[in-house]
Amino acid sequence: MTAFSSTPNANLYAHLRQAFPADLTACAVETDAGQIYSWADLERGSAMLANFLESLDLPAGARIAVQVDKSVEALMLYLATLRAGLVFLPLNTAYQSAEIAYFLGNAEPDVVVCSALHFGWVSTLAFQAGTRWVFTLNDDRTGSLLARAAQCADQHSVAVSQADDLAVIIYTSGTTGRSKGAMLTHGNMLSNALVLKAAWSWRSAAQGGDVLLHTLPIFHVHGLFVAIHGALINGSKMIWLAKFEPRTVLRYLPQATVFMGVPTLYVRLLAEPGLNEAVVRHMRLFISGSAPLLMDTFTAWQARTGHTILERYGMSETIMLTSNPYNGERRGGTVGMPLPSVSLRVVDAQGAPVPCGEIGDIQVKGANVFAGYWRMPEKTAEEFTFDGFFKTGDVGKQAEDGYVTIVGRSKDLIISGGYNVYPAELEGFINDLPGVAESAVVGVPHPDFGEVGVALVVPRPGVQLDAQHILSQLKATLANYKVPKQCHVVPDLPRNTMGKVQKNLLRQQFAAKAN
Ligand code: MLC
Ligand code: AMP
Repeated sequence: MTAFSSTPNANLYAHLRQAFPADLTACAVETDAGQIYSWADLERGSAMLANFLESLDLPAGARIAVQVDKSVEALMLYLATLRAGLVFLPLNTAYQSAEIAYFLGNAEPDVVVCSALHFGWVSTLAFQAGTRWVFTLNDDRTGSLLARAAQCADQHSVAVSQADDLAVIIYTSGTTGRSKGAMLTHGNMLSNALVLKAAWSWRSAAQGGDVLLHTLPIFHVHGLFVAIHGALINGSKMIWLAKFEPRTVLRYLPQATVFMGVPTLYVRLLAEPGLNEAVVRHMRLFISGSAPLLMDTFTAWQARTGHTILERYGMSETIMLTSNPYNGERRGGTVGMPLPSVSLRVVDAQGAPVPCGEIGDIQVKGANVFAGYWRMPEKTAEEFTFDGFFKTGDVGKQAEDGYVTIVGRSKDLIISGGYNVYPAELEGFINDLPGVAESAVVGVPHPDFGEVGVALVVPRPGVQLDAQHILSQLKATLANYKVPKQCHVVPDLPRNTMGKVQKNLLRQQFAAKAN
């Protein structure tokens, strides 16, 4: 149970709504297409959508799977799902049919919302998975969710939720096997949102107010929770870009005070000659996370803008775990200190805490830590220690003054431009291609994405493989950010005496070739 179980309604939307400004006619979201949405629009739009979802008479805990482009209406659908007490399941817009088939089969959503472009194949897969309703968000030819919600009342009483009630399932990691759905509760998200509001000194309207420049996708923890909850629970306006585009960001920065990005966004902004102190004069805070921020980027940003980026660290399973201080030293190369309410320890292979400054596995505990993996009790049990700490799979150290540095990962994972790519998933796919004996996918440094995948493929005896053809087959099947940037056909893979592929050697060997 979390600290919020005693509040009358732990529904996250109820708490976000309380933070809306008194003047509901004020602008809540301004888009790069010139649209203005007031706080009343968010309240009414989400109420109508919640009423429509409730009219479907869904069972308790029903999942609403959503694969749509970023829009304010998509945000309203998220808020509506929360306020109806249903479970939101966001899906990356890059996922293709094989990936979607897995998520729908695993999560068994009652409702699927998708783009008009994909309606045909998504609805086929959804009905196969037992889904009762498939809608587009706003394409009237197929009877969209918004058109139906427009017939519903614009008043809605927020469902009463317990802190432990499931609010969101976010699919993550497939280091061994398939993706797992991390189950996040209303209590997880509310506790983290409140902790971050204080940690980053969000400014109330009375203090001049904050304006968040929102440029990230809204199907991951960073764009959906850290950014959106951060703004809403502070009653702050968002400037909403449909997609990150550096020049558009520069255009809007003078009107904003807070910006959040994965390191690639900072690298791309630094490549713009128009980035200078004048453009960021009005800014209060730049936050980076989801992947390691290189020291070069950290110092270049300081030199160009006069601002010190605040780096923080989190995961889908835990939302935010650590942060550099808002007031105090923002130490480059570190992810700062555990947030209040987060217990963090660094342990050795036997699970015993290591002394300060020594490297080990990072484990965490707190009100923000998820409720487990959807329908995977064994996997959940494996990832928690006997005393309730979650094993993050990240390797790091903690200094005496509390600052945490992440030095690597025990999980086989590539983080490319802030997206997680699992070598095991790619290797499984490549190994099934005709003529392939085996393969290995490794991550190598990349100036833009931080890290990118390189595939090494061994042909069966007597078979000639074409590396480009392998890449095009991957591209035709998997989300494009997962596709390795290079593929090499090699005679064999280096193995240690235990027969395990020595990925470290491959990383060294192919590092220089990938750029
Ligand atoms: C796009 N591509 C990528 C990629 N993004 N390849 C590898 N890694 C990526 N992240 C592909 C494209 O499909 C394209 O392939 C080619 O690379 C060039 O694409 P682009 O035009 O440069 O990409 P763009 O559309 O501009 O997207 C780049 C990006 C995007 C950085 C804006 O990747 C992005 O929004 N990343 C943020 C991810 C995020 O929000 N992560 C938070 C996770 S939450 P082709 O073949 O078509 O040329 C989390 C927890 C926490 O981790 O702590 O926050
Ligand atoms: P995800 O599963 O997409 O939530 O990714 C979570 C992973 O991203 C973490 O386990 C870390 O490996 C990584 N990560 C997040 N923030 C940082 C950061 N600031 N520095 C290094 N790695 C990070």
